[in-house]
Amino acid sequence: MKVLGLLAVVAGVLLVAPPPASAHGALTNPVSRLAACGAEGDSAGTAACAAARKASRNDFEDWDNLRLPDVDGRDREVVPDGKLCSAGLSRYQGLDLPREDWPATALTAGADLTFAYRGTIPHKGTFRLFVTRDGYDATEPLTWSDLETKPFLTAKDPAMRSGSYRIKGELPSGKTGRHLIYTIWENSDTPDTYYSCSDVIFKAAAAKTTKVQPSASESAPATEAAPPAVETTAPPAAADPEPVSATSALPLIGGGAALIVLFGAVYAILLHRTRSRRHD
Ligand SMILES: [Cu+2]
Repeated sequence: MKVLGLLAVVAGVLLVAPPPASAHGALTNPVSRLAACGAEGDSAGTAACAAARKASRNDFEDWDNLRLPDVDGRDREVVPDGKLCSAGLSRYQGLDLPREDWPATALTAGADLTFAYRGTIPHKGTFRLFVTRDGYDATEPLTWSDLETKPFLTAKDPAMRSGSYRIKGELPSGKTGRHLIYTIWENSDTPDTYYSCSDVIFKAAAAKTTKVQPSASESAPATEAAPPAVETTAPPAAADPEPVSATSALPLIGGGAALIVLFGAVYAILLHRTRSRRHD
């Protein structure tokens, strides 16, 4: 009976809980123009973001929704030169503005980095990350020929942790100054392909002794490290079933947790179905 009561409460909470505000995704480390300028971005107040919103006639609430259907890998045919950052979508056209003051992430050329691509509802798919060629000029419209032909990083179905896909990779070496990382995420379980432009500033790798430096520019690992830290500080809380195995109330709590997980999974699946339908 207690279990049934608990079940009803859990079901009630899940039915009332609002769906996630975002359903798709964008590169957040290094931050993309749309994620930086979007409703949840850190740089929404900058001149570049203000100009981008104005030119797009869009407040970028839909910062995670820059996608095209049915591209099927024909990115270079479908997305026009000069419109790579908007993928040719007029409601994002401000992202194509050639400017030198886009919010940029400082990176060390050739260093290891855990890329983060935020997405609240998981999709299957392959990420391809390209970097601009040497001599890239941010004041000129971005064209396909500005990008190196081959991606410097490819990842199929990377794991999602803490709301983001984490992709471990190595940054291109030999790059200095302002560049752009162009990310293409081709879904395999929806017809969509997502596009992100991330502005970066490469510092040349100095002597080996500065190996510590890269971790400073890697903001993702810091957030990555956060969840385990919370777990280690959590045990004192009575609600955490795992570490305290002596309590008699434990089976009930454990059962409750299992139910929440189960309902969460069902809820996520149902929600995703609704979202998927909206993709068309
Ligand atoms: Cu989606």
